[in-house]
Amino acid sequence: MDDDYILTITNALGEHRYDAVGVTVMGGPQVRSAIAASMAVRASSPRTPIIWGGYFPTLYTDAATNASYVDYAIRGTGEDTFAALLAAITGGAGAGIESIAGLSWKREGVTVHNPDRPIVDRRSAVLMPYDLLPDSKAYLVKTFLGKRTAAHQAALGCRFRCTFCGVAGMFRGVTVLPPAERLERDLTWLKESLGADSIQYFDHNFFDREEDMLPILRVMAKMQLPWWCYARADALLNMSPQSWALVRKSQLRMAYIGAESASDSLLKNIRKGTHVGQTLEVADLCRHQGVIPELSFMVAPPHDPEGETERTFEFIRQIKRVNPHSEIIIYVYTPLPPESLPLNSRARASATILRDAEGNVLQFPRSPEEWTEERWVKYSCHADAPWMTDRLRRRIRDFVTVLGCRFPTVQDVRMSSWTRSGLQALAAWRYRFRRYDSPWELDLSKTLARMADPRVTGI
Ligand code: B12
Ligand code: SF4
Repeated sequence: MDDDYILTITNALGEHRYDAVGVTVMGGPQVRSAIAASMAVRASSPRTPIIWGGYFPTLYTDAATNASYVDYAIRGTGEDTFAALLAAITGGAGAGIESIAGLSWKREGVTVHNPDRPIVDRRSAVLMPYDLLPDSKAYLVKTFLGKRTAAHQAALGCRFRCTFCGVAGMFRGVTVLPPAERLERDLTWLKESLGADSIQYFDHNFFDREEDMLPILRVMAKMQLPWWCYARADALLNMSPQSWALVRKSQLRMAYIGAESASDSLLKNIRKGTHVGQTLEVADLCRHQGVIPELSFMVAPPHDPEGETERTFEFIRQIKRVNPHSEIIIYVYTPLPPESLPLNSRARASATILRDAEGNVLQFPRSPEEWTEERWVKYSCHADAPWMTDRLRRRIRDFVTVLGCRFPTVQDVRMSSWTRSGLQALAAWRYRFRRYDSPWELDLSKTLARMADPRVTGI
């Protein structure tokens, strides 16, 4: 929204006095801008405390507090911790800081981690004052769901603890659903006051226990705003016909489902709690229910990168035969460092020693700057891993290109039907005969067609 945010920050600090500055930091490319913003604050107003919150300081707390420009790191949900910290900061020199759950801070240069804070939904009971934003309509975007798609988060967290997932580290196996009245109030405002015609749900995992979901689905069936969400295969498969009728009425267009792997042993190892057969079943179920499954996979795991990758490619072909409309997202498996995981998953993760392609033991970064090195940004974005060879990188890139051209995503609203058919025709023989290697003509066509990549952009 603001291309010149460093100038905005320095101007603001020059004009007013602030008790503290808070920065939301997510792993990946955003770390770089968080560093720049924090350094600008430190340079313009050296005594203003800087607080980092969000996925990065929650999962990589020590790396965050190792930076001189981070005074406090808030782990997990932030509402209560932030309020308590501000009270402590403004109430006198560090009063009560030791007792604030969910906070990491520095005592004479040494980081102190206070105990975790239990997860509770502390979101405001009253409607958020969206109209305080200078231009709230600017947040609506054109997507395949509609002309004015809004983003909304209904439930918080996820009751599962998959060992590769940042949500498990953040919420430690807890889900909090919104009261149906609150959801209805929020959706009504988004639809009628802001003009949204569709919704992308940012819920970490949308479908929870069926009996708890029914009131929520009834609200959505009433609102009739086409929607997209994250979901699990088992939750969708276990839903009754009554709930599916509500889902159809509510116009669910696409569900992003973590299929993760074509191997049951890997699914067990990452504590996913689903099995490969359920991925095929859910692809079939979605076809009958008129929902597009967006299935995400993690290839190249450290123990058998090439074998698992090839098995996943074959499995994806099988899915496409069951439901050709399935969208496929391919990421590289990049496990979190053991210390980022909930306590009960750490021992197993620590027992697995990760090595790079040369056999050296992998050291995770120890500062925000190190996390901005290109190889670690790619690691955070599940785009590359140190144990991969160039051959495997090429193989994955080539397969993704052939698959993406053979089945162009419906999420790319700028692509004309003519371009779509052209790409499909061009890629057909390669896909059919598994000739994925060096698809130069598809690379060129993709560039000319300026194809979008949902892995990077979201919908
Ligand atoms: C929106 C979103 C995106 C958008 C970002 C848009 C943007 N311009 O910011 C897009 C689509 C671009 C995106 C991309 C990616 N994303 Co994303 N994304 C999300 C999503 C849906 C919401 C994140 C968000 O902004 N929430 C709003 C903030 C305010 O909420 P919050 O973090 O929960 O905040 C609470 C606490 O963290 C804390 N807090 C946060 N900030 C602060 C600040 C202060 C001062 C304090 C005190 C407290 C505090 O308090 C808040 C309230 O309790 C989450 C899933 C989710 N629902 O969280 C995934 C999620 C964060 N993304 C994820 C990933 C992996 C990515 C990508 C790496 C994917 C990829 N392979 O490229 C990229 C990297 C992007 C990047 N640039 O760094 C993962 C992160 C996992 C991890 N290990 O870190 C998540 C959890 C999804 C998932 N399950 O995989 N993403
Ligand atoms: S991968 Fe999905 S199901 Fe597993 S912990 Fe993360 S959000 Fe929950």
